[in-house]
Amino acid sequence: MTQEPRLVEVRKNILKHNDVIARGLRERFREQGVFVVSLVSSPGSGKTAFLEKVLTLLSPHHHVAALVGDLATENDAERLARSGAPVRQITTGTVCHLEAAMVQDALESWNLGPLDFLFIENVGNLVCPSSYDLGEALRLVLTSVTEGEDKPLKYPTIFNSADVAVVTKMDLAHAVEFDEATAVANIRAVRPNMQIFKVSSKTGYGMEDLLNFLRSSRVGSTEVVVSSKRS
Ligand SMILES: Nc1nc2c(ncn2[C@@H]2O[C@H](COP(=O)(O)OP(=O)(O)OP(=O)(O)O)[C@@H](O)[C@H]2O)c(=O)[nH]1
Ligand SMILES: [Mg+2]
Repeated sequence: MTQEPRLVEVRKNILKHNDVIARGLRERFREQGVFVVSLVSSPGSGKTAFLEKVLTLLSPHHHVAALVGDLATENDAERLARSGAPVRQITTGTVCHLEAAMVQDALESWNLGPLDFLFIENVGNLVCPSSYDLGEALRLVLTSVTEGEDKPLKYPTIFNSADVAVVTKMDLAHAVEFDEATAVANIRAVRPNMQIFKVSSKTGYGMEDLLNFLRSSRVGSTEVVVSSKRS
């Protein structure tokens, strides 16, 4: 009988451990009626710019908060905190993704009860984050027009691990000769029927559609708790 290499075994155990914590987080989020949305993308695709816009637009009507992961710096947390929403930075050191345990630690002593939405910005990376469940209800994969249309074909796993794709920086589409039809075809080649939104955080293009989608996804997933929060 062939033996599995030890590295594969260790990796399996890490992922199993992560899944157990993620399951606990998901249960906690569900019980507390907070709709958790995570964002994954390559570095610089516009996750923080997008979240700055989302937090600012949602906060007059909803209780929103964010966690943001980076290897180093508190820069993104500082940017997001300008929206007025509570924000915590997770610095991972050398780790190229967030893990459920990091999210759990960052949420310690945080009363999630009043929250409607919690957003989690993952470390900018198109590979590592795909394997780690964070207990989120919805995972968005962002891809910017400046990255080229072929990224879904080259990095299929991250598109497969996400629920919805968001094409960002649409205000730059013309300047970089972005081929929208090819980009959409490439996403759907990897993930047939994947829902795709096109946005610009700079101009606000497409944001209203996306916010409506987030609001309706939240209501669909937490109907009972949402109504009890409102009563
Ligand atoms: N023109 C334009 N620029 C954008 C848009 N969104 C983001 N940017 C710019 O793209 C750069 C990277 O944006 P960030 O929001 O920091 O990207 P990120 O994905 O959070 O980056 P990391 O956290 O480092 O992975 C910044 O210079 C932003 O100003 C957009 O919609 N239009
Ligand atoms: Mg960022």
